[in-house]
Amino acid sequence: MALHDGCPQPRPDWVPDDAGGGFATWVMEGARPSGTVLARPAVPRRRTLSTADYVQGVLARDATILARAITLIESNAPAHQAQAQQVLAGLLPHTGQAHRIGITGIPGAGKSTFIEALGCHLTKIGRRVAVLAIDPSSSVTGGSILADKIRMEKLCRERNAFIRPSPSGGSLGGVARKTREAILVCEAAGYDVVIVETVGVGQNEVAVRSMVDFFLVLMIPGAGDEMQGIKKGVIELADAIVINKADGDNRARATAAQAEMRRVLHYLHHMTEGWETPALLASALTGEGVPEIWQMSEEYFTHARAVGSLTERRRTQAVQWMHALIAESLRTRFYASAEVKARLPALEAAVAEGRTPVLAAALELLGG
Ligand SMILES: Nc1nc2c(ncn2[C@@H]2O[C@H](COP(=O)(O)OP(=O)(O)OP(=O)(O)O)[C@@H](O)[C@H]2O)c(=O)[nH]1
Ligand SMILES: [Mg+2]
Repeated sequence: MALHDGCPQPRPDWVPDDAGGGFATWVMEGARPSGTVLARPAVPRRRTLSTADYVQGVLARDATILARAITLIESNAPAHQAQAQQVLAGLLPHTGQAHRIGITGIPGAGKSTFIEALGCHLTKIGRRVAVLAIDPSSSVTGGSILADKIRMEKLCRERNAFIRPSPSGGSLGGVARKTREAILVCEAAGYDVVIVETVGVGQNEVAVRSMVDFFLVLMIPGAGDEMQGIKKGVIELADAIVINKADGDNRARATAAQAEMRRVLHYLHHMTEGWETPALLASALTGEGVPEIWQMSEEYFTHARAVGSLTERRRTQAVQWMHALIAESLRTRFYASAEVKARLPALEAAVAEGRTPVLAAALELLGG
């Protein structure tokens, strides 16, 4: 007999229909306090926002609603995802006007410090800046979000700045989708510069490159090897190289690294047609070089707009993104199918033992 039988209370709707005797929970009416109790103000429940509330709130530049819209986008609950797509559809006509800037560099290159310096410069000259982070490993490293918040303390206090740490956990694909959508929401909220920070490991750089207009690789003067773990491929993704920490005793080494980088860049393929990837010096700590770097990025945008590569890149990015989503969704559906789940172990064994050709096994699962 199910434990709910005979229970005077209605079954709560979250009790599974097939809950048997093992489901030993039901809801009882709470006891009413008797006598005088100290009236504690009820904590107001967060009002559920309608799609229109989200759209209007974001367009009205309400930072709280903007943050909640991004939380909605980050949710993996199907109902939230459906609403998030409706919100995005409502916001889409108001997107696209920001400079989308990606910043990468090895751990400790000074990305957060640099973004703080750049962000403060931007708010000073009257721009509104949003900073998003991509760090699929953040659930593992834990402390990195806090550390970033602290390092951008000054920027956090700026009224015209919005900082959002990476959605925690999840695959790079999932984090990348959420960040792309967050870029759009920030644009609709009137941020005219959106900066995406990512640590330069693995495929993160490629993911960020595919969602920004302008990609900046931050380097530090290393001892001897100026490429310091940054692969040629990453430099070829860049629209600008910045040698950071060009201060104090480091200044001379930074200048040497800059000269070396300019030589290297000369021989590499440039990311943007007609734009020679520059190598500049900066000190994120003192702010030296930061206004010049912003100036250079403005020149980049002027160039990219004039030759049409800005629009072209965004169109390509949107189409590629759609194909990536289709591929991801097909893959998820395939592995979630009951038939595939049932047949996969036997076919894996057959392939491992060389009894069935790999292609034949794959086609059998695919129903081809
Ligand atoms: N001297 C000097 N130190 C700097 C400069 N920029 C950053 N730093 C220092 O370098 C260290 C790392 O800086 P972060 O800004 O946290 O570097 P990051 O690239 O964001 O690091 P991760 O997020 O861990 O990948 C900190 O101690 C900074 O103070 C600079 O221009 N000059
Ligand atoms: Mg950082």
